[in-house]
Amino acid sequence: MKLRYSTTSPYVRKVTIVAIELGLDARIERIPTDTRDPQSGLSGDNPLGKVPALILDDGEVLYDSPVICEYLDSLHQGAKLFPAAGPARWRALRQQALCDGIQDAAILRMLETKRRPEALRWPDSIAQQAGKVSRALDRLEAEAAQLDGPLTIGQIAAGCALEYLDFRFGEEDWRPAHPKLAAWQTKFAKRPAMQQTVPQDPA
Ligand SMILES: N[C@@H](CCC(=O)N[C@@H](CS)C(=O)NCC(=O)O)C(=O)O
Repeated sequence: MKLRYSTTSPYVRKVTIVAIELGLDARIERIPTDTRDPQSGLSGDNPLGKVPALILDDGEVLYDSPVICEYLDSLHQGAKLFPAAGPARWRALRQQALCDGIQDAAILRMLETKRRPEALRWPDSIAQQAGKVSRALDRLEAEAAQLDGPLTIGQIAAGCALEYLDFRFGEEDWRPAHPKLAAWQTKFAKRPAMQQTVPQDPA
């Protein structure tokens, strides 16, 4: 398998954490991919031009990160990160959707504030994306107890989203207003897979 990746993508990070947690990481070759480079070949693999994209040995390409993570989870016989059925499955999938959504909104806000020339920035859009993140954090705080228990894709997505906020908006500490979440994240961040994948380069 080959994984198209960029070093700062929180969705790639989620896939990598899953691969490490499941003992599959060594089976994945890495293809560094600049999503802004039309010559990268990315759009041939994923017409949406996004990473992560996982190229399987038979040439099939999987995207986006929830699909890739569930595929990796299908490759082993141990405890599953995606519960097979019932309320536990829907909870884990919803947690993943909520936390991926935090990243979606944080990325849109980051592009609008840090990448766009000042004259072209749209304050309403920045505020709208910040509101999504804030409401999602409040919901996670209210449901923090649901992040306990056996490891799931929901927990991994939460760990990635919270640390992505630290990475891009470290000056706005989410912890004081979300103490239960902060306590959970402090513990979760100690997992070797989390520590091995801390994003380094804020470029
Ligand atoms: N829903 C997708 C989101 C992937 C995504 O947005 N990746 C970003 C990098 S963080 C990307 O490739 N952006 C390039 C673009 O949208 O053109 C997933 O979960 O994989």
